[in-house]
Amino acid sequence: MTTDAETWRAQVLTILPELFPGPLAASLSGRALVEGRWSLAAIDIRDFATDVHRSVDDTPAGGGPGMVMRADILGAALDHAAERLAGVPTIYLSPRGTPLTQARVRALAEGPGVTVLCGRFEGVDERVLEARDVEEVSIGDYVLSGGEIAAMVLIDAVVRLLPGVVGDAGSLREESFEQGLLEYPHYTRPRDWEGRAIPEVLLSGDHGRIADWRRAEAERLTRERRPDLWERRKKG
Ligand code: 9D3
Repeated sequence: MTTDAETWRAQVLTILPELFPGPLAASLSGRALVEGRWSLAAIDIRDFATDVHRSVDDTPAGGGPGMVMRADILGAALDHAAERLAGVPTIYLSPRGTPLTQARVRALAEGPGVTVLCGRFEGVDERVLEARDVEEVSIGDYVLSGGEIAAMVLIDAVVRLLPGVVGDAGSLREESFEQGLLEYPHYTRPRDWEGRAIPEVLLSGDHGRIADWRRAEAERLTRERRPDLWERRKKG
């Protein structure tokens, strides 16, 4: 069991708290959760509603489709979260946020934790984002039903970087996004499978040639699949 000071803390504000920890309770993140390397609290936004129906949304000012999450209820939920856990950034997951990057994930892992606000419906009242110093983050250019699965993505990406969660520190240092390249191709036994051989160089035992081949393959894949990453790498 890890001491209190080294526990990374996540709290998630959501109208679907039963979704958590969900997949984060499995595998390496789940073991680390049990070991106390990180903690997770799912806070039900409906607990801050003020009517008998516990409603959190209302019709958009100016008209239009869908519903908007109310500023007063979200403000109360965020204030409760800040009292429970002070000194951590607040991230609102939204399709119009700045794209999540490995650099932001790394910075979060180096800090004490995060408060994550999950949207549902069309979004949240803009005033709450201004009034509570909220950072708006997207996980990519596709449309989800809500922020909860995005919150799991964000937390998974952070937790695997915490000390003692992933066994081999070398595998973290060498991994693709840390180098600005996609990963080289991997092979294992059988040596021949359905008439397909493993590239000869990988069986040569020549570690210099193997490293050169892997670097060349990583560069080729990055150029072909991710010209955006390739351009940034040449500059940086
Ligand atoms: C009709 C306009 N829609 C924006 C594209 C409204 C809308 C769609 C989906 C508003 C919220 C959502 C729910 N998505 C998220 O909460 C979300 C999300 C996403 O959809 N894509 C990428 N990252 C994220 S983070 C949270």
